[in-house]
Amino acid sequence: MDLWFNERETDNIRVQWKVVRHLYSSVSKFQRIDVVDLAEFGRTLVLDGIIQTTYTDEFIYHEMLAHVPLVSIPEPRRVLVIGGGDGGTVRQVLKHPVERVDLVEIDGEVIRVSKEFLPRLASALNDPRVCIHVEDAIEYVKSCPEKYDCVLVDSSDPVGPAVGLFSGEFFRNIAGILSTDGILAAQTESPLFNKALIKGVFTQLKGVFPQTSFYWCNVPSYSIGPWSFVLAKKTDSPRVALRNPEHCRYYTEEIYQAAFTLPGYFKALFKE
Ligand code: SPD
Repeated sequence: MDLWFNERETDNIRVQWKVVRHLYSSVSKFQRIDVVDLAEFGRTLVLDGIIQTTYTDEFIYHEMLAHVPLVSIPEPRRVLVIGGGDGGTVRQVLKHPVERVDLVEIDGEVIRVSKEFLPRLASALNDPRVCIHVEDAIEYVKSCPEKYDCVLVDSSDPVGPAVGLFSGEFFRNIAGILSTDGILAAQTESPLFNKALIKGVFTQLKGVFPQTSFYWCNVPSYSIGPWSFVLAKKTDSPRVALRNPEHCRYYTEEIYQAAFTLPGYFKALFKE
């Protein structure tokens, strides 16, 4: 018998994925958590019915979220990852000579399940440089006494517990915990289907950070392709890739340059 997972992308779009095996299902305090093996995409983490990460294309998203900001500043030593309980972003961060990575994930069950079912990503969370905080990042950034060189927001879609991770207050609090040359990168959803969110993030950030730019790549398992990120710096220095991380499958220096070249429909969002 064929088993298909029907994923809601928007009110009007659903995508079907062929399930080879349904490995795990539970409901945590925050969300429903599923792990499936999808045909072609392999091991996949699904939260509240939405794909978060697949073994086949996770490297595209995680490399772009982590390396683009990390190569843009001279010596990132202390990094904060918000969300990202699957460990995929932390795994990329650890390719840099960082001293410490704090991971703030609201749902400890996501971490536990990822360690059990997605060890290729989540084993990074066992690295001695990683310190895990199971708490609400919105509260963490309000009262955190630390300063970070880089903050990465690896959130789920802006529904439920993730809504506040796209707000002006949240971004202002992040600015407060970044070092003078610090940098922020956040995933900002599909430039085709989440235009209002991207415009909102742009408006919020430009009031806080002198340099804000968007970049993008294609993540086939997210909303059928184009996916966006925002990069924001506290200083208005030129945006350059200062070094090349090793062992990447998607990220290259050329990709760094190209990713900031936005298609016309995406650029138009900042003129409307
Ligand atoms: N549409 C799903 C977007 C999810 C983005 N973050 C996923 C977290 C993976 N580490």
